[in-house]
Amino acid sequence: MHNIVKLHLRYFPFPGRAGAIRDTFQIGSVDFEDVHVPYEQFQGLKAADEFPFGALPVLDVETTMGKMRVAQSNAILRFAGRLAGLYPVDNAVLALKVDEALDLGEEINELLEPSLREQDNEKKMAMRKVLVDETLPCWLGYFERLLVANGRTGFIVDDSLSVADLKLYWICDFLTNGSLDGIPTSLLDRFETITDWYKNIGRVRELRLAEASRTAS
Ligand SMILES: N[C@@H](CCC(=O)N[C@@H](CS)C(=O)NCC(=O)O)C(=O)O
Repeated sequence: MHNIVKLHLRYFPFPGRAGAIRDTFQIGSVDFEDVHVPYEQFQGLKAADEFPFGALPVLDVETTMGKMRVAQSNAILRFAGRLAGLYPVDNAVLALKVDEALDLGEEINELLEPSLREQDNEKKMAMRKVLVDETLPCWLGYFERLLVANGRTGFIVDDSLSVADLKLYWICDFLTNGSLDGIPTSLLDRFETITDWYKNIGRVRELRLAEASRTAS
């Protein structure tokens, strides 16, 4: 039996692929240490082969049976969701729908990756133009279809908060918070159902975090 003794989440000091994981642990009052790794330190640790797949986030899981370091943001988020009650452990069909949305989130993250890595500003802006004009509207359209098919409940799956909402919430935040040159903060405006869902999750997330912090104090 692997009883959990300690959890350490390691990621950069911004939300990125860890925002949803941090929220999930906090909302579920799951005790974890949120370790922020500055980029310069990451490079040294990566060179020393400290990360299973050479990237962050990683979760260090200490159990009564020993310690392990685990990679892949969606695997860590599902694990956090199981502990926090934000993943449908008893319903295989709902779990399938949550997984579908988590992978949709990673598809979008992967589409952004090349322009994030590009050093030449002119090339970066050309890549961002294709993202804004073609690629992101296509994938946001797929996302909107999921929300419509779920009956516009304000949640991605069924009628309550899951890790899928938190994952896509932070991706939408990244796309519209003005930090990505060449991607307008109005990107979501023409997707009415996504916009309504995003506002709802913003509210629900705040409420659930506040509730959890009241319970803890
Ligand atoms: N598929 C992986 C991707 C991880 C990934 O690419 N992480 C980025 C940060 S979001 C990273 O560590 N980048 C630094 C690097 O690869 O040098 C996951 O979902 O965790």
